[in-house]
Amino acid sequence: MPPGTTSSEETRTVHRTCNLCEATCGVTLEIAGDQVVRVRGDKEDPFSQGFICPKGSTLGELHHDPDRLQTPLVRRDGELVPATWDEAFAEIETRLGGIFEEHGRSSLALILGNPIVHHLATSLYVRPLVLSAGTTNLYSASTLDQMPQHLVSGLLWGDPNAFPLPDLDRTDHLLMLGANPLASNGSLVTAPDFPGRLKAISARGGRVVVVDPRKSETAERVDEHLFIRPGTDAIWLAALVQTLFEEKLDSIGRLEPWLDGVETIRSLVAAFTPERVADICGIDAETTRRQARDLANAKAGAVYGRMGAHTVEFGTSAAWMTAILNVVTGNFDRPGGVMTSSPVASRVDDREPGGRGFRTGRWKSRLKGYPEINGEFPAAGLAEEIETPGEGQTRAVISVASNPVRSFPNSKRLDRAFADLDFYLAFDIYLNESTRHADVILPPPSGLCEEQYELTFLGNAVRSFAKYSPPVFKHEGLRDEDIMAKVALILRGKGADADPAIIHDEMVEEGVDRQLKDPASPIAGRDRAEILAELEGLSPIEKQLDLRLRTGWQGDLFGAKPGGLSLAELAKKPSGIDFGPMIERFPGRLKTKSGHLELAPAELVEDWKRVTDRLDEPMDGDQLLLIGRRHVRSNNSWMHNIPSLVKGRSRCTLLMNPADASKLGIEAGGNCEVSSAVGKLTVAVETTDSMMPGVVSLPHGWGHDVKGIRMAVAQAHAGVPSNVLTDDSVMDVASGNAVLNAIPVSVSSVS
Ligand SMILES: Nc1nc2c(c(=O)[nH]1)N[C@H]1C(S)=C(S)[C@@H](COP(=O)(O)OP(=O)(O)OC[C@H]3O[C@@H](n4cnc5c(=O)[nH]c(N)nc54)[C@H](O)[C@@H]3O)O[C@H]1N2
Ligand SMILES: Nc1nc2c(c(=O)[nH]1)N[C@H]1C(S)=C(S)[C@@H](COP(=O)(O)OP(=O)(O)OC[C@H]3O[C@@H](n4cnc5c(=O)[nH]c(N)nc54)[C@H](O)[C@@H]3O)O[C@H]1N2
Ligand code: SF4
Ligand SMILES: [Mo]
Repeated sequence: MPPGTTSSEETRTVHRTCNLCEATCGVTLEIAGDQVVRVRGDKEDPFSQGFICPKGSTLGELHHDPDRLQTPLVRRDGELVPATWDEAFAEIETRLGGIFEEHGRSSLALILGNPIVHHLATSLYVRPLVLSAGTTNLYSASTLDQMPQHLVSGLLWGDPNAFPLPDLDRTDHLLMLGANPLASNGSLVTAPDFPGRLKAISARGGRVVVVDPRKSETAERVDEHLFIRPGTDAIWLAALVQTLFEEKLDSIGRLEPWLDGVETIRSLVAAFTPERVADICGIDAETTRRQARDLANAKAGAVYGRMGAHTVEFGTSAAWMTAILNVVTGNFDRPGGVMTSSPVASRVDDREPGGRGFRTGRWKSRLKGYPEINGEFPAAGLAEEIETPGEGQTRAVISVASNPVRSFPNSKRLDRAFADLDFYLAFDIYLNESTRHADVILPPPSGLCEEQYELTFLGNAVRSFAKYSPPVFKHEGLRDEDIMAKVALILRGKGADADPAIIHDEMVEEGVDRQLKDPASPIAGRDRAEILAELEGLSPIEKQLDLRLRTGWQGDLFGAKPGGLSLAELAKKPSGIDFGPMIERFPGRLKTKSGHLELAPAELVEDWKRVTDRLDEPMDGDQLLLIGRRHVRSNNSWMHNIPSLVKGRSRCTLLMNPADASKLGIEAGGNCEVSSAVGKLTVAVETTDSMMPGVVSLPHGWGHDVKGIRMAVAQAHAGVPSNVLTDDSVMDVASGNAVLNAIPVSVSSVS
C-alpha cells in the first residue's frame, strides 16, 4: 500500500484515457484518498477494448513522482529557487518587458513541444499564447517529425491537417515504412491496440509488409519484412509507382475526374525502375515488382509511411510518393485503403470541392530565409538564430512542454546556445536538460487534475469516437489554462496582475461568435445570449469542448437536433461512445484552389530534382548510417524518471550487425565511439542480425547525466544523447524537417 493510504479510506474507480502516446487507450484508475493505487485497461472502452501498454500502467507513478515540480522556479543569483506564482509572473513581466523594449518582439522565439497535444487545456491555450507573443519565430516538434506529411496533405488536397490514415480494420494489404507501432503504438494514426489490429489483418487473410533497416519488433510479427537502406524510401516508392505504370496496374477509380498531374508523375518516376534503384535501396528488383503487384492486386490496400521514412533528407518526397501510390491504386479515400478522420468535435459538411488552398512562405526566417510552413520555422535552424547577432537575433525563448536540448538535432550546439539566452521561460513539469537553462519554470498541475478529451488524436483516429473524463483530483491553485492565460496577458502588456478569466471568456465568446457568423455553421445566425446561456455552469475548458461537440456532426446543435451529442450526454458514458469507422469524404473535402487533387504540385516537382540527382551519385558502400529507435517502455526524452520503466538492463545501446562489428574489431558488450559530422559519444554495443548490414541504431531522448537537473531516477539511468550526432545543417529541404535518421557516422572500438 503506498504511503498516505489507509485501509479505512474509501477507494473509487474513475475512467480516463492514457495520454502518454497517440493511441488514446481507455484506462480505469483505482483511487484511494489522494493516491492512485492501480491502473488497468478499460475493457468497456469501445475503441481500445482493454488494451494498454507498460507506460499506461505508470500514470499513477507519474502523478506521484517526487521530482515533479510543485511550484514555479525562478533564477536568483544564478540558482533556480522555488517562488510563488505572483513572483514568477512578476519576474516574467519585468524581464520580457526589458527585452522587448531593447530588442523588439522579433527577439522572442516560441518552442512548442510534443506533450501539448496530449493535454486538452494546453492544446487549447497555446493559441492565445502564440498570438499574444507578437513574433513569427515559432518552432515545434512538427519539424522534428511530421512536417513532410503536413506539406504533402496541404499541397495535394488542400488541408495540411487531414492526414491519410491507413484503414487498419478493413484493409487486406498494409505496406508500412519507417514505423514501429509495436514500440510506438502508432503515429499520425490513432488506433489503440495497433498490434492487435495488425494481427487481425493477417488473421483475416490479408498481408502486412514492413520496410525498415532494422527487423523491428513490428517487422518480427508481420507477414514480410524488407530491409531498406536508410533515407532511400522515396526512391524505392518511386520504383513502385513506376512499376504500376509500366505494368499497367494503376486504377484510379472514383476520384479520377478530380485528379490532376498523373502524367507529370509518370514522367518523374520513369527513370526509377526497380533495377535502377535496387543497389541504392538494397532491395532487389524482383521483390520490388512483387510488392507493386501485391499492392495493386489487393482488394483494398494501404501504404503508410512514418517517422523513419519522413525524418530523412527526402522525407517530403517519401510522403509524396506514398500518397501517389495510394491514389493511383484507387485506395485513397476508400474503405480498407487510406481515409481521413471525421472527429465528432468537428463538422462534416463537405460541399463542392475547392477552397483556399495551402500557402507556405507567407514569411521567411531571418538568416536562411526558410519559408514558414504551417506558421513554423525549422527546428534545425534555431541554434543559429540564437547564436548569430544582428537585428532579430533570438534573445529570449518561451518553451511549452519541450526539451529541445535533447530533442533537436546537434543538441550540444543548442545546449550552448540556450546557456547564452538573455531570458528563457519554460512551461514544464521537470527541471531537466533544457529547463536547467531557464530563468523561470512554470509547472502545470498533474494531468489527472485536468478535464480530458483527446481533441488532437481523435482527429487522426480510425474510428469516430468521443470520450470525456472530468478531473480525477481537484487542484486548488492555478490550473494549466490559468497559467497560460496569465502569460498570454503579460505578453499583451496587460501586466502580471491581469485576471486569466479575461482570456477564458474571450476564448468562449470568440468560439461562439465564429460559429454564429459562419454561414456554414449549423448554428449560424442563432441568438448569442441563448448559446452562451446553454454553456453556463461549465468550466472554461468544458465550455469550449461543449461548443465543439454540440456543433459537430453528431451534435445536438443546442437543441435543434434532439438526441444529438453534448458534453452532458457524453459524460454519462465514462468509457466513451463509438460513432463508427471512417467515412468517404472526397471529393467534397478537397480544399485546393483548383478543387482538384493535385498529384504533382510545382513545389514538390521542383524538389524532386534532389532525389533524381541521387540516382547518379556514387555510393560509398562502407559508410555506416545511424538510425533511431523507440521502445515501448520509453517516451521521447522525458519518461526516464519512472522507476518501473527504466529498471533492468540499459536499453540505450548501439545496435549493429555482427558482420560490421567484426569488420571494425568491435566486441559485443564493449564500448564504442560513434562520431558524426557534428559530434561524438561513447556507448555500449549490442550485435544483432536484426540490423541491416551498414546500419547502426541508437534510441533518442536519453543523456540525463547532466549537472543541475532534478530527475534522480533518470540521472541514475542516464544513457547517451543521440542528438549530439544529428546534423542541424542538413534538412529535408521542402518541409524544413530535421534529418534524424540515415546519419553518416563512423564507429570505432574503445578499450
Ligand atoms: N534523434 C532523434 N530526435 C528526435 C526524435 C527521434 O526519433 N530521433 N523524435 C522527434 C519527435 S517525433 C518528437 S515529437 C520530438 C519530441 O521532442 P519534444 O517536443 O522536446 O518533447 P519530449 O521529448 O516529449 O519532451 C517533453 C517535455 O515536456 C515536459 N512535459 C511532460 N509532460 C508535460 C506536461 O504535462 N506539461 C508541460 N508543460 N510539460 C510537460 C517534459 O518534462 C519535457 O521537458 O523529439 C524529436 N527528436
Ligand atoms: N514507446 C514510445 N512510443 C512513442 C514514442 C516514444 O518515444 N516511445 N514517441 C511518440 C512519437 S512523438 C512519435 S512521432 C511516434 C513515432 O512512431 P513511429 O513513426 O512508429 O516511429 P518509430 O517507433 O521511431 O519507428 C520508426 C522506424 O523507422 C525505422 N527507420 C529508420 N530509418 C528509416 C528509413 O530511412 N526508412 C525506413 N523505411 N525505416 C526507417 C526504424 O528502424 C524504426 O523501426 O511514436 C510515439 N510513440
Ligand atoms: S499505448 Fe500505452 S502509452 Fe499509448 S495510450 Fe495506450 S497505454 Fe498509453
Ligand atoms: Mo513525434
